[in-house]
Amino acid sequence: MSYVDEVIERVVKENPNEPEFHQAVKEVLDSLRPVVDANEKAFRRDALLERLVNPERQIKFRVPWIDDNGQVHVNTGYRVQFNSAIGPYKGGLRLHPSVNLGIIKFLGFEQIFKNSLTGLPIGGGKGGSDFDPKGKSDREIMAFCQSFMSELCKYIGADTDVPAGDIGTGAREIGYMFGQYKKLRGLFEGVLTGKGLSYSGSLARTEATGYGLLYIVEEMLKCHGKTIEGKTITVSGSGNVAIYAIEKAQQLGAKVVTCSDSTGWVYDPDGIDVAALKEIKEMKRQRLTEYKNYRPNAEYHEGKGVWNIKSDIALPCATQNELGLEDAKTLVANGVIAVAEGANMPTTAEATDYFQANGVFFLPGKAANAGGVATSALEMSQNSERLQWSFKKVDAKLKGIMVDLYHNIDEAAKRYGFEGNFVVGANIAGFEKVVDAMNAQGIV
Ligand code: NDP
Ligand code: 2IT
Repeated sequence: MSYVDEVIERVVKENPNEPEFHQAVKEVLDSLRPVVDANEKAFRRDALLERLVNPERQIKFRVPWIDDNGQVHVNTGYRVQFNSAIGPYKGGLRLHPSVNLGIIKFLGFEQIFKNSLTGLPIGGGKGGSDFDPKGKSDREIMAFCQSFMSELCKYIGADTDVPAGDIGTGAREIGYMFGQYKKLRGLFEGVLTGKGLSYSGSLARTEATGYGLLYIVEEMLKCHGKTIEGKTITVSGSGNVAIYAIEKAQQLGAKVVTCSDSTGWVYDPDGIDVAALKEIKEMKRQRLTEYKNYRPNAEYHEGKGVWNIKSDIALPCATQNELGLEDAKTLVANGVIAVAEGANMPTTAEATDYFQANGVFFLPGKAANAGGVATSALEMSQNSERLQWSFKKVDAKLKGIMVDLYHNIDEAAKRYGFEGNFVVGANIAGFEKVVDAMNAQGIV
């Protein structure tokens, strides 16, 4: 059996009940076959793949908090410190009832390669909790965040592990966590990114993931003689990534006709009203059912459905495995030319294969949504030098990073004879730097 197959088999056996983690490991290792085959003897001797798929450390802890009626609740908190070969662990904190160890491990594993692709010195990690922020009062959110940080603060720091936002964790939650860290550790330091602008956050971090997604799509299309201008785009999700992807797509002259949340989706044939979306989601924290009050011409539907709308470009920006094979078939039948993942692993393996087999440009999340964590690394730089850069400067750096990232993955794919396969290109390019750093640092 090949080394890759052996390691995949062990991962499945040794990590039962973690299907998302298995899926992420399979996708990465499968596309690393050309590199692994060329170095099999040395990699086996050094147990390189075993070291790669086993987190350096995983922390699981109790998070008790009191609701507004005096009732105590107990959630589970996680931080998986996956790989620190190229820098301090870096990655978001997900607050969602579906969170379990396998989901955090899949996200942490992906983060290793994503962070490597940014070209910046950040290792891979991820954390979160099965706490559900929906419908909670501000005080309840604060109580949870303080309890969560009371334990997490023992394991993180500006030079060791720097968490940030993800699903369910935005500026409000980061603020409460930062306050608690500062109180307990007595340190005003860049221990979290995505901080508010008044306490050492970075301009453009809020926009970065969505904007970065459009910058890399723009570069890919440009290299193939196409533009974003005039294209119709379908987006899923209506959170941080989706909102700023829609905003940048519109600035670049596209028409975005859909968005969604976990209960339903909107089709707005005139183009999504971003100001309305921000008011509903960022300010009022309401459901998308409200959208029709702003735009009477729009349709609201319960359930899933954005991928049934005809578009040139599809941008899944909600959550993992939200775009399956049937969706891919519909998108291809409707003439989609490009799919880029704003979310982490939103496309199933079968759907990805179908896109690639049908000549659709497919940009995987670890490349396409890397603008968020890249800008987090820029926030870390600003914190270290105790300066705040202008929006223009951060945005220009973000764009440069995404353009370079595209050429890096394109070149890696070509080098191994997989021209146009950006999944292979991203995994190989991300892996090469991590392996180089792991080899240089010995067996640790
Ligand atoms: P938000 O919490 O801001 O928004 C998440 C959006 O996805 C909401 O519209 C939410 O709907 C929807 N959603 C979440 N879970 C589900 C589900 N199980 N089924 C259907 N819809 C769901 O999160 P972000 O925008 O920050 O994150 C979106 C994706 O992007 C995630 O995969 C995240 O890991 C990834 N990502 C985020 C980055 C960042 O900087 N924030 C960076 C790189 C990747 P509802 O409100 O109803 O739950
Ligand atoms: O998935 C991701 O890259 C994020 N949620 C952002 C991580 C970060 O540290 O900014």
